[in-house]
Amino acid sequence: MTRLLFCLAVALLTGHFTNGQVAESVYNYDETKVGTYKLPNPLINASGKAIKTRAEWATRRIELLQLFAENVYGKTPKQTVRLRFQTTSVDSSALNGLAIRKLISIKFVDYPKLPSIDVLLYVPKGRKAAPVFLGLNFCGNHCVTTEADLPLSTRWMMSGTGDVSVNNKATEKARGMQERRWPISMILKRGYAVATAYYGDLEPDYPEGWHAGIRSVLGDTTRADNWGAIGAWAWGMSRILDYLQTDPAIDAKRVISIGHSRIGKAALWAGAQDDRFAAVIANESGEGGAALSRRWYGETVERLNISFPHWFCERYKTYNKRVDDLPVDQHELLALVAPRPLYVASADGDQWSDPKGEFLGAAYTTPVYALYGKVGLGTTTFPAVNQPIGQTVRYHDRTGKHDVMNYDWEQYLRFADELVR
Ligand code: GTR
Repeated sequence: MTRLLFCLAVALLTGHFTNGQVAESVYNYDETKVGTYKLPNPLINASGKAIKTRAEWATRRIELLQLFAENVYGKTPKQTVRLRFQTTSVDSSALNGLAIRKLISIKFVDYPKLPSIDVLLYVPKGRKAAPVFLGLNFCGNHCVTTEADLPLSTRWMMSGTGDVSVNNKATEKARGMQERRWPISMILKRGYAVATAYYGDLEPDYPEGWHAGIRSVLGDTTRADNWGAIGAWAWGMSRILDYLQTDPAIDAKRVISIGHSRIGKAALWAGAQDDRFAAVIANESGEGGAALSRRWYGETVERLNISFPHWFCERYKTYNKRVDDLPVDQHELLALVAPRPLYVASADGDQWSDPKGEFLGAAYTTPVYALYGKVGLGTTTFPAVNQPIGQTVRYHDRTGKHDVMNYDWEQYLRFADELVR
C-alpha cells in the first residue's frame, strides 16, 4: 500500500506512470505556446568562425560529433573489439523461395560472457551484392516474422500485453508480433536485403540493463560523458555493418541505417558517427532523435531523461531545465549525415514526437547539404499529411499513430531506389 501511494505520488509529481507511460496532458501540444528559441548554427564553429568550405566542415563535423558525445549520447569507446562471425543457419529458400535467410552470431572474442549479436539476414534470391536496410528490432528476431523455425530469442524481454513475454522471457505468442512493421517480402521483391537484430542483444532496455550488455565492459561509468544505451545500440549497428562488409551477398557500400522511435534515435547516432552507412532513415525518432530539443512541444529533454535515465549520458540530464544551454540541437545531428541521403518521418497521431520539430530538424540541415552542392529538403513549409517532400533530405508526416506502416516503407523504398542505388 505504501509502495502504491509512493508510486502515485511520484507519478503525480513527475507526470510519469510506470512502464514508460507518461501523463502526456501535462506537456505542450499548442503551437501558439511553443515560444521563441535560438538554434545554434551548424556552420559557425565553437570559436565563432563561419564555416564556408567542405574542408572547414570536415573539421566542424568532428567538433559537432564531440559535442553530441560530451553532452547528449556520451562518448562511444574507440577501441577495436575483436569479433567472430559465426553463421549458425542458412535457409537457401526462405519465404516461399524469395530469399536466402541466414542467422549470424557476432561474438565478442575477448568478452565470452557477453551475449552475441544475433543477426537475422534475408537476401533476395538471384541478386548479386544487394543493398540492405539494417535496423534493430524491439522484441527479438522472432518478432519480425512468423516463420516457425526461427529460434525464440532467450534474452531479457520487456513485459508486454498478451503473454508475449513471461518473466521477461519471450514466448511463442511473440512470434510475428511486429511482422507488420517489417514487410520483408515487399522489401526483398524490390531487390533489397534486410538485416536486423534484437536491440537488447547490446543492452536490455531498463536502467540497470547495462550490467548485461556491452557497456559493462566498454566505457567508464564514472564519467558524465560515458555512453548511454542509445550509444550502445548505435555501436551495435556498426558491428553488424562490420559483418555485412564480409558477406559477398551484400553491397556494403549501400547499407541503409533505419530505425523507429528510440531505435530511430540510435539509427541516427549510428549514421552520424559511422559514414560507412550510405543513408539514414529515422522513423518517428522524436526527442533526442530528429526533433529540435529547443522547441517546447510534446516530449521534452527532461521528460526523456526522467523516463529513460539510461539512454543518454549523465551530462544530458544537466540540461533538463535549460535546453537553451545545450551547445548543439538535433538539426546538427541530422546535418552530420550530409552529404548522404537522409529521411525523417513523422505521424500526425504521434504528436509526442513533435512532427513539426522533426520536420524543422530536417529543414535546417539545408546549408550543410548546400556545401556539397545538394538540395536538402528544399523547403521550410511544413507539408500536408501523406505528402512526401524533399530531395537529398526527405520528409513525410503520415496519417495515423506512432508506428511503422507499409506507407512509410513505400516511401523509404522509393527514396532508396532514387538515391542509394
Ligand atoms: C517513448 C519515448 C519516445 C520514444 C518511444 C519509443 O515512450 O518517450 O522518446 O522513443 O518511447 O521508443 O517507442
